[in-house]
Amino acid sequence: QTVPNPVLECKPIIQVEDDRTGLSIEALKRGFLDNLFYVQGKFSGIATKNDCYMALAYTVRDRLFKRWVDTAETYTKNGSRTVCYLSAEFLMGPHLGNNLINLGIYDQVKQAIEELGLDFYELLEQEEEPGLGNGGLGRLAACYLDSMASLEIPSLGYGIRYEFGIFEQKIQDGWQVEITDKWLRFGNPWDVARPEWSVEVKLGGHTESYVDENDRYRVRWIPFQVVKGIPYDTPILGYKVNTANTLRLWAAEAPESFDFEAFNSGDYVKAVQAKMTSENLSKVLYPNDNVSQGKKLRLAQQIFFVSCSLQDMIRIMKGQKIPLEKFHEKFVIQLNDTHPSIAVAELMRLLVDEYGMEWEQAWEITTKAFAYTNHTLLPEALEKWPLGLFGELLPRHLQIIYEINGRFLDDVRIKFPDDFDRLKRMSLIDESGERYIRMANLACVGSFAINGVAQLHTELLQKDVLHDFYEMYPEKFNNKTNGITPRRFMVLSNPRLCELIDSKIGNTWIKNLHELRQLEAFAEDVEFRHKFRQIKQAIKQDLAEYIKAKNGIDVDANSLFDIQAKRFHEYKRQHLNALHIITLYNRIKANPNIDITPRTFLFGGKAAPGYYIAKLTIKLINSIGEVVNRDPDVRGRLKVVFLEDYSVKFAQRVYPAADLSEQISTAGKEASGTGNMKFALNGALTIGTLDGANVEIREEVGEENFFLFGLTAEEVYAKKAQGYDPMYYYNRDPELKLAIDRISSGFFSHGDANLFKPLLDTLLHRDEYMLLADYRSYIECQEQVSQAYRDVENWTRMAILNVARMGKFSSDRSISDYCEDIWQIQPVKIELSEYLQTDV
Ligand code: B1H
Repeated sequence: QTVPNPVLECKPIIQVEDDRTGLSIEALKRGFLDNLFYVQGKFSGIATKNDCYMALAYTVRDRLFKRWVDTAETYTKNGSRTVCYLSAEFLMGPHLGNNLINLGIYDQVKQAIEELGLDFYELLEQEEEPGLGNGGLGRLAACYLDSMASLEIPSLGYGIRYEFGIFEQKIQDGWQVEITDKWLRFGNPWDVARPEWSVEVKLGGHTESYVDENDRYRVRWIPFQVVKGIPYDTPILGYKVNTANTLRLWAAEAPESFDFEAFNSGDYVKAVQAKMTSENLSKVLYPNDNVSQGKKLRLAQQIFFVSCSLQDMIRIMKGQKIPLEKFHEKFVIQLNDTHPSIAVAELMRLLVDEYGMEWEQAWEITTKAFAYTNHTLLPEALEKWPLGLFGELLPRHLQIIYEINGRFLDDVRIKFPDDFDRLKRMSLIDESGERYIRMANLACVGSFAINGVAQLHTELLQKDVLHDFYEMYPEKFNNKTNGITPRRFMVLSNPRLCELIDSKIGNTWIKNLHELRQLEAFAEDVEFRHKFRQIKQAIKQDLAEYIKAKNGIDVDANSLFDIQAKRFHEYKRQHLNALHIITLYNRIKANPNIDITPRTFLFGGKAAPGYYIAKLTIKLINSIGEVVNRDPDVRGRLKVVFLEDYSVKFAQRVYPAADLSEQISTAGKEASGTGNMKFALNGALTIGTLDGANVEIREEVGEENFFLFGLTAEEVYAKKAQGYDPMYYYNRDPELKLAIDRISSGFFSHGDANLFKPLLDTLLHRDEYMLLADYRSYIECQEQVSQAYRDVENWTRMAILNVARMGKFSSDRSISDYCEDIWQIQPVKIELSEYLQTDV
C-alpha cells in the first residue's frame, strides 16, 4: 500500500559531485572508498579482492539507480505498454563490465581504480557470473534485455532466481565432472529483494465447484501446498540512454502462515521441512540444453515463476488503475519457448476463477496477450507432460486445458471437417499411448503470434513440426532471426578491434550495426589489413598465455585457431570435428614431412550431466589431445585443447581470438545458433553447414567469404527416407575408415578398445546426425580452409568483410522487428529529472 505523503515526494537534492552519482574520476574514487567502508566495513589493509570488487560493483550500481528509479517512475505515470519476456533462463554474464560500457564510464572507472593502486582487470575477473541458463536460449534472453533497454522499449524480464545455476565444469582424467555453482556465495550486489511484492502460488490438491452469489457456476482450487515467490530485481541499463529496465527473478520460500498447524502441534521439524520443500522450487537450474526431462519439479518451477509473474502484472495494473479488461493493451507477453507456456492456462485461471471474468472475454484477452517463440525442432526437446503428473500438480489447469481443447477442436472441425487424424495431431492432449499434455500445441492455440528464430527454422516449423497449426492459423506465423548484442560481444570483449574500427568510421555503429558496412572499403587497404591482423594476433597471444597457465599446453599463436565452443550435443557434431583432427594426424603419421597448415583446435562447452554420449565425446577430444599434443612426429603442428568450464565470461575471451568458427550441425537441426554470429562479428571465418542462421550469415557476408560443406536439410530428409546406411561411407572412404579404426583400436585410450565403443556404435549403426555422410565434404572444405589461411592478405580481407557485413545480426535489429511485427510497441524516452546534473 502506498501512502500519499507530500514530504516523501520531495526528493533529495543531489549535488553534481555526489559520491553516489558523480562520474568524474575523483567522485568515482570517493564513491569506491565510501562503499568499501560503509558496505563492506573494511579498511584497505584487510580488504580482500572480493571486498574491492563489491565496493566497485556498488559504486557502479549507485550510478544506475537514478536512471532505474526515473525509468520506473516514468512508466508508472504514463501507464506505458510493456513487453514481458518470460523465460526459464537468463544467461546474463558478468554485470560489472557491461554496466560500465552502457553507462559510458569504462575508461574513467578504470583510471579511478588504477589511481587507487588496484588492478582493474583483476576486479572485473572477480565477478561470479549468474549462470542462470544453459546456452543459446538463455543468452538470447539476455541479449534481448540489453537491446530492449538500449532501444528504450519498456520491458520486464521474468524468470527464476536459481540458487544454483549451470554447474561448474571440471575436467578430470579427460572426463567432465560437475560441481554445484554457488554463485550467491559472496552475495549478489546487482539485485534488490522486493519482499513487499511477494505473491503466493498454489500447487497440488483438488478442485470444487460451487455456485456464487450471482447464481454462476464457479470453480475453486483447494491446494495441497502454497509457495511464496519473492521477487529480486536487477536493473538492465541500455547503452548510452537513460532507460534502465528490470529483470525480475523469483525465489521460492514457504509462506509463514502455511504449516503453522505443525508448529502448533509442536512438530517444529516438520514445519521447517515444509519450508525446505518449498525452497526446492528455485533451488537448481535443469542443466539440459535442447532436451526436456519431464520431471515434476521442473513443471513446478514453470508454474511457479509464471504464476508469480502474471500476478505481478495484475498488481502493476491495479497500481496504475488500469482495468483488467485492458490486460492485453498494457502487456504483451513473449514466451521464450514452451517453458513458460503454462501461462496460457494460468492467465485464464486468474481471470476466470480469481477475478470472475466470463470465459469468452478471458480467452479474448489471453489470446491477444501472448506470443510464442519456438527454439527447436528436436523431438526430444518438445515439452509434453504425462497427464497424471500434470493433474496431480495442477488439477485446475488440467480442467482449463480440457476446456480450451474442446473449443479449439470445434474450430478445427469447422475448418477441416471429417479430418480425424488432424484432430488427433492437433489436440492439446496426445492420446496415442500414455496420455500427455502437449505444451507447443497449447502455446500455438493461446498465442496471436508464433515465430521461429531463423529463416530456415521458421520454414521447417511451417513445413513440419507445426505444419497443422500453420494450415490452421497461417497469419500467426512469422520469422524473427536471432541477434546478439554488440555491446557485450564487441565493445566489452574486443576493445582492440573496436578502437581500430572507431578510428575509421567513428563509434555510432555500436547502436546501428549496419554502419559496419563502411569497413568494406578498408578490406582493400593494406595498412588497415595489417593493423587488423596485428590485433587478432595479439588477442590470440593472450589466449595462448591463458592456456599455458591453465592447461600447461604451449600453443602457437601463429597457428590457425580453429574453435568450436557450444554445448556438447550429438547434433552439433563435435565428433565430426574430432574425426577431422584424427584424419590430419593420420596423414602426418603416414608422411611425417607432409606440408600441413599448423592448427590449434580449441573446444569449449558443457555436456548435460545425464547425456552419456556427449560426455564420452568430451573424453574422446581430451584423449586425442593427449596423444596428438605429445607425439614428436606432429612437431607442434597440431594442438588440441579443451577449454574447461566454458561460460559467458570465458566466451568473451574466446570469440575475439578465433580464426575459424565451427558451425557444423546436421542441416535442419540447429534452430539458429548465436555463437556463429559472435565469432563472425569478431572477424572469424565460418566453416559451416546450411543450418540455422548460418544460411543468412553466408548470404550477408558473401559465399566467397564462407566455407560451406555438407548436405542440405532437404537432402538429409531425402537420405533418411531412402534408408541411410552409415556403413556405406565407412566401407568406401579409406581415410574415414582409418580415422574410426584409430579410435576403436584403443589408440587414444591406452589400448582400451571398449572405451569409445558406445560412441562408435551409434556412428556406424545409426548415425542419426549423418556424420559419415558429411565427412568427405567436411574434410575437403577444411583443406580449402588450410589453403586459404596461407594467403595471409586474402584471409584478412575475408575476415574484414565478415565483420563489415554482420550488421543484420545485432539483437537491436531483432528487437526492432519484434516491436513492429508482433509487440506493437514504441520507445519511451526517459528524461532524468532535473535535480540531477551529471558531468558526463
Ligand atoms: C535452444 C533450447 C532448449 N533451443 C530445452 N531449445 C531446454 C530447450 O532446459 N530445457 O528443457 C533448454 C534449452 N535451446 C537454442 O536456442 C537453439 O538450439 C539454438 O539454435 C538457438 O540459437 C537458441 C536461441 O534461439
